[in-house]
Amino acid sequence: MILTGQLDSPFVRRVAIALHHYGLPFKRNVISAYDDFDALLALNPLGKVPALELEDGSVLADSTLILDYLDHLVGPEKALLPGVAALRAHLLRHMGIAIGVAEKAVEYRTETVRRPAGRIDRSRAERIQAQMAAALAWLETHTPDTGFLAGQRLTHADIASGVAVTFILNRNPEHLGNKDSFTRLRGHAARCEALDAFASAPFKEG
Ligand SMILES: N[C@@H](CCC(=O)N[C@@H](CS)C(=O)NCC(=O)O)C(=O)O
Repeated sequence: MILTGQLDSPFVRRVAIALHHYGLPFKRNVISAYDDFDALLALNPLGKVPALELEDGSVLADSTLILDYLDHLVGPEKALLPGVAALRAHLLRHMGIAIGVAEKAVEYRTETVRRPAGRIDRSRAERIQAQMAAALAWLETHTPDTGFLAGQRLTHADIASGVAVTFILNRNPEHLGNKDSFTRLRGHAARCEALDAFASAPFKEG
């Protein structure tokens, strides 16, 4: 398998972390979603990362759909989302908010950094900020002080939250206030980053 995208994307990163956790061998195609647009369009008609090329040459796009495929590849015993309906629903809810925060954090950068000076829509940026603040507060309330979201076992919801928080801490830490705020989210992300699978796919441009 070949994973396209850089590890400063929370979406590419969550796929790379799952691949490492599952022990699935893969190669990387390190291209930028913005600087290598034509090459990316040839792989994924949406021009977005991540894209995962499978052994038969077909290409999957969208991190959540790629993870769904990988979960089926490794089977229910190893899959990072449990099959038990109530626990699964709890984790899907958490994962949806965490991935939504990552999407908003990326969108915030697009609105504030990638636009030409003078073309920034402040009201749009403020709306995104408000969405992030509400979602981060929700995540903080629903994150335990110790362990992971379903006890000691890592899940896709933990990975989603970990990569989102690390992205924000690296790109726009002001969303998380000073080090005394969002202490559960910060602690949880630190526990995630200490895992081998996270360390094997560190946040970086490349
Ligand atoms: N829902 C998608 C989001 C992927 C995404 O937004 N990727 C960004 C990079 S972080 C991208 O490729 N942006 C380029 C663009 O949208 O033009 C997923 O989970 O894979």
